Amino acid sequence: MVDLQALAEALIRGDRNTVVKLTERALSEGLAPAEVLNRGLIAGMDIVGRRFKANEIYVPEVLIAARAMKGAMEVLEPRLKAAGVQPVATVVLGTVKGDLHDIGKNLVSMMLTGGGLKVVDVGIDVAPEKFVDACKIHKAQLCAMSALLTTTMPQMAAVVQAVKDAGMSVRTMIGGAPVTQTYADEIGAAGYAPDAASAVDLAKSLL
Ligand code: B1M
Repeated sequence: MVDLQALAEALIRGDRNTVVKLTERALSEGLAPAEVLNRGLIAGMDIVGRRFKANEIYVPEVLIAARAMKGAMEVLEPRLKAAGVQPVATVVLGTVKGDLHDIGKNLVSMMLTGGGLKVVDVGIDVAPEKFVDACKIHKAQLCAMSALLTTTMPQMAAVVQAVKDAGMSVRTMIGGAPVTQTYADEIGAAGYAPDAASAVDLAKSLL
């Protein structure tokens, strides 16, 4: 019988082959896909997030763990759909208009996915109306924005306003190197997270 703790540990090591193999074996042994996801993969990703937050590991280790998670998700996704397992919530995520930085955003995307959320990644240089349209189309609960330039931060305020103008109940969250909690309060965003691991905690707390 596959030990889900061993699956979590392989994920933390970023050992993609073992993660995929153990996921396949757990399913073939009859474990529920949601159990493999929650007790194996998400549990492992949770530890990756905590270590990253504590500066015990860095961006490359997180990317390698995320790659392993992605491999396992390819195996799991069809089974989760067949079992009717719904993601916790849908998040529309993008880098705001005028801003082309996406390394941090991609990390946030991977961590949110690892946290059990469905991420609709709308990319970089995203205009406020595109965020709003994506939230409508995908019936998102959260609209998450990244900005790396002080000059593009005001675009976050424009998105918050556009979401309000559209009369949507979508909650907005922001992050990126120059962004602060004070700025989030100033523009009326529902939340701010300083790093990708905190973004998962924040997203869940906003739901
Ligand atoms: Co740019 N750049 N860049 N750049 N670049 C910075 C950001 C800069 C600080 C460098 C510097 O001058 N010291 C500076 C900004 C100054 C400022 O405004 N304060 C800068 C500049 C000026 C520019 C250009 C204007 C340069 C030029 O052309 N003259 C230009 C702008 C282009 C544009 O966007 N329109 C530019 C271009 C580029 C490259 C294309 C070359 C490249 C981007 C490649 C890419 O992303 N695909 C690039 C890079 C790589 C950087 C640095 C070196 C690294 C950024 C990065 O990826 N960090 C950066 C300097 C630095 O930070 N040391 C710099 C790693 C990443 C994991 O961290 O993105 O902060 P970060 O994400 C973190 C958190 O912030 C948080 O979680 C992540 C993980 O913990 N987070 C969120 C991010 N988004 C979040 C969202 C959340 C929650 C948390 O909720 C939704």
